Amino acid sequence: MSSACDCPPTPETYQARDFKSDLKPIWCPGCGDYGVVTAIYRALAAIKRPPHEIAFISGIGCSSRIPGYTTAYGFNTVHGRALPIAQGIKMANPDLLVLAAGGDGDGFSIGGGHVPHAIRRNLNITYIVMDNQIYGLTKGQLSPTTPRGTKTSSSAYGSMENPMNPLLFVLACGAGFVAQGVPADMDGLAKMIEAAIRYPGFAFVNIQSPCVTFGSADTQMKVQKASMKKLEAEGHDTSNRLRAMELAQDYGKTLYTGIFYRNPEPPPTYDSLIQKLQADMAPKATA
Ligand SMILES: Cc1ncc(C[n+]2csc(CCOP(=O)(O)OP(=O)(O)O)c2C)c(N)n1
Ligand code: SF4
Repeated sequence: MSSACDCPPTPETYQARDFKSDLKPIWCPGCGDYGVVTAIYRALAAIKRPPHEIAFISGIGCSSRIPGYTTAYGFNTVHGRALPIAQGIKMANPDLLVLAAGGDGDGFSIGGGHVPHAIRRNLNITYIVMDNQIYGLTKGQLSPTTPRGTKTSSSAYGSMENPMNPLLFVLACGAGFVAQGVPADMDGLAKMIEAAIRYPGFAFVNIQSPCVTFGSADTQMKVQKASMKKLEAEGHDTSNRLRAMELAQDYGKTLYTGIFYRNPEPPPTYDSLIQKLQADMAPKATA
């Protein structure tokens, strides 16, 4: 309960704890995903939509367990398929607040083909990737964002592949909202997730969420705290897409956190266009 009395919480009294389910997370102690789910509770409390008006969809992976730890409706779907299912749910019920989430493997390996199309289709969905640069659930194989040279359970001599750059990728595909956060900066992370949800269109948040069990030493929380650079403090203009792309080039070298890009003139979303079309095509009542 949120208030001093035993009354059920209302949107006006929502607090982070109202979005926390009774399910105890089974992530390894110290996993960055604990910080991510806490930031999501805070963002949802600020948004003030009741849990039953929120659909939280994920793929498969450690990170994809996240919907179950919230009081929203959740669907832990199929590896790499969070986005198609989230889009279907948004189309079926455009009034829902729809969140999609998963790991870097889920979103950029097996699910990679869905990302550009979700972006160009532009439904009003927030997509959160917990980018730990490894496959956590399956015990530490390299992922599409693993830096070259990293030794993993599937690259004993060091990865010989170049990592992809999720920030540059989504910006190049035309995403209207692109941000990056770290659990080491909880306030910043919660505010950026809130801003992503408030953006009217497809919003992407890349969270460098440390895997304490299989991740490399230089991806851990202590290193993040010491090395992160807040874009706001650097005076970054979030409406400047080309500058955002320039900064995104530094993914893997400089840990920028904050909003890289927010389209100042968001185009209509696919779901709003369909709703309008349906209204226009509906038979008109005759006098
Ligand atoms: C179709 C299919 N292929 C492969 C798998 C095995 N699998 C489960 S999770 C996963 C990758 C997990 O990595 P990531 O998505 O980065 O999430 P993390 O566990 O690191 O949070 C893989 C390969 C699967 N479940 N389904
Ligand atoms: S294996 Fe890594 S990603 Fe998975 S729960 Fe443990 S620390 Fe988190």
